Amino acid sequence: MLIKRSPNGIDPPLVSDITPRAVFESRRAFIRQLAIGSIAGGALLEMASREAFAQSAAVQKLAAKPNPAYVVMDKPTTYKDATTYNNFYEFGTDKADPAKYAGTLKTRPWTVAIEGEVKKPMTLDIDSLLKLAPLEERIYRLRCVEGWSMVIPWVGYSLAELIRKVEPTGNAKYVEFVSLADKKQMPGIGSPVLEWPYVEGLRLDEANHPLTLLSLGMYGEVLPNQNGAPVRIVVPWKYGFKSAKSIAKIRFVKDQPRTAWNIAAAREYGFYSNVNPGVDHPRWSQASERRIGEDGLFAKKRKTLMFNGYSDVASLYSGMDLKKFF
Ligand SMILES: Nc1nc2c(c(=O)[nH]1)N[C@H]1C(S)=C(S)[C@@H](COP(=O)(O)O)O[C@H]1N2
Ligand SMILES: [Mo]
Repeated sequence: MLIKRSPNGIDPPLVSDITPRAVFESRRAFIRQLAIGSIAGGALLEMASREAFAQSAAVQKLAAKPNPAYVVMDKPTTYKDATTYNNFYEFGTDKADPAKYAGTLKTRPWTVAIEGEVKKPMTLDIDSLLKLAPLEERIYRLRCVEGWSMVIPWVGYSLAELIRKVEPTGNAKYVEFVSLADKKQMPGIGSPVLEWPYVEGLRLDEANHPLTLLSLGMYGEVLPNQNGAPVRIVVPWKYGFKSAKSIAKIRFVKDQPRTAWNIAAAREYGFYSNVNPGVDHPRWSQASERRIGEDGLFAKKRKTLMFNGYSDVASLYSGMDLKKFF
């Protein structure tokens, strides 16, 4: 088991089977109403089923089995917050831009080319990716380098499952993720804010760590476009920008890949970018964070945890100076 206990000591949420968006929402609403004394206990199930029924059938549900080994105890961010406060520069730099403009992204048909230092290069469509391994639900914290964080119930499986299938050669030392860059579908591509396509990378052992998730959905549904549909990576112990969205290519390479943020500002964004409260960003402290949804006037900031609380990954970096390799 990787994450045994919440560093904040909060009890785990009860995840029974699939956890659709409406259940997360109503659980939250229920807790809120319970706190202000306006609801009697026992109404939760009733509310959940009513909201689930009312929810549009237009969204594609994804059945996934909760994997309790990967559930953080923090309360999930609301679906609304997670889908309206985004970084996806291909659609603009404002947090509201992706929700406004990502509707033009055509997520089917979609293929991901897996190439480079592998014995079995292949191009997979989304249906093949959905069938490649059993879908799991994992509730991960994700912390943006800008100092805010969310807690999202992702749907997907360990990237290691895919890596096993393509059989990396002995030369494969790193994995590069290349996002789609199509000016016709992505209005932000016209802006020189980053070099396009958006590229990110991991060392092969980081990519193979079971926490590294190939995500095809969240909140029991396929990924909304603004969150990186139809397929993205989620690396919960690293700053959010390592989790590349709308991936078109996965390349296995010998040398450490260049990454979009490192190209844009090498002094500020290193290749590793592990969440580390002890290494400040040159322009701000990384010691604490604001949890989206808790940002009222009196909301307290949370202390940022080393590796975002995912301490099991520490062994990947034994003997490395994480101030130097930031
Ligand atoms: N292709 C692409 N992937 C991207 C980004 C981006 O601009 N383009 N932004 C990154 C950043 S900075 C963060 S914090 C996360 C945000 O993911 P979310 O909007 O699903 O919370 O996506 C990352 N992945
Ligand atoms: Mo970010």
